[in-house]
Amino acid sequence: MERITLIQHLRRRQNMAEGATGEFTSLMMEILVAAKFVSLQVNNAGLGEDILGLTGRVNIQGEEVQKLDEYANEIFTKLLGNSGLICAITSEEYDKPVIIPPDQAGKYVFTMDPLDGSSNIDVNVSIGTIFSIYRKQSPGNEVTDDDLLQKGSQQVASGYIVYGSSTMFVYTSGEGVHGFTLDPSLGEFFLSHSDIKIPESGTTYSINEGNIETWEEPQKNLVDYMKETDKETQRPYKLRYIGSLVSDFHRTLLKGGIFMYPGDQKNPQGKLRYAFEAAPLAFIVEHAGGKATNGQTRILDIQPSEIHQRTPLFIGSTREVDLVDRFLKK
Ligand code: P6P
Repeated sequence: MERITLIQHLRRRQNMAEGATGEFTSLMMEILVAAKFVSLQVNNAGLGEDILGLTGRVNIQGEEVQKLDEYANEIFTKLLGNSGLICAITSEEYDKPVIIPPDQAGKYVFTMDPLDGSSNIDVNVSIGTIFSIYRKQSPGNEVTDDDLLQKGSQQVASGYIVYGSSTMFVYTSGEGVHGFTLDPSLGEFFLSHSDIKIPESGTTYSINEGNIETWEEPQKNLVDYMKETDKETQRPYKLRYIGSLVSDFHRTLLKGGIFMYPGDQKNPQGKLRYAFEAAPLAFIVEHAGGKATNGQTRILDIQPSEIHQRTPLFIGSTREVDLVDRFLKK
């Protein structure tokens, strides 16, 4: 098979895009370089440099900040912030948006969870970066909420990097979902999964059943249904839960099935963030032929009212997300 690098892939897309300026390609190349830096650190964690462990700080989410979290957050911020292509950066690790000075700013807004699942770092479980790219909406140089709080359907592109047994870069810019695998000996990402399509239905469900006591009744009924034996509807489903969103989502995207992080009596809006996790992955799953809702509404149709807001997330194959509608939709 012809070995196509991510840069070649982006350039081919750019050449086919009417009126493309090359700015999007340049922006994606900055993300690509940051991903390589983080991959190097993640894969060397535990060897030599003291990059493992906690910083002793707690972020706005109330989560302990790992050194690798901070490293990833800083490297993406530096590379994207200095690219001249971005007017603002929002991050799960920053309380407030980073606004780029107008004389160094560009037309895109970059949103990221720099290292999701980082509590799994010291047990060698795959972790990941999740990102979204939006266009600046407001006129002039000032960055406003119209730029910082956009519906997921406004995304120009989204993607994730999974730092696992291999490092993979998966993205969509609205024309299919494409996966690239890092060849560490060359330091290049090569196309390995062209035009990914999620299976119409799957055989696994992914949820933290440890929270069952706080689930609402319809959620309990849905999971009980998935556990019943019924050959005609290929039940029972298998439970697969890694506790690292990028890994659980990547498996769901490639194999089918559903990932669920519902709201419950303790946290009606669930745990996951709309802008940093749900919206970018929903954009990907829809362009791969799947669905994503909050149990009532399509994720990409939700208008966020604050940067760190949370949302319940049901994401995966059409058949399984439709099943969620059947049990949960009011
Ligand atoms: P729980 C990791 O902390 C994370 O944000 C996601 O990567 C993961 O899907 C979820 O939390 C796991 O949460 O409550 O099951 O430990």
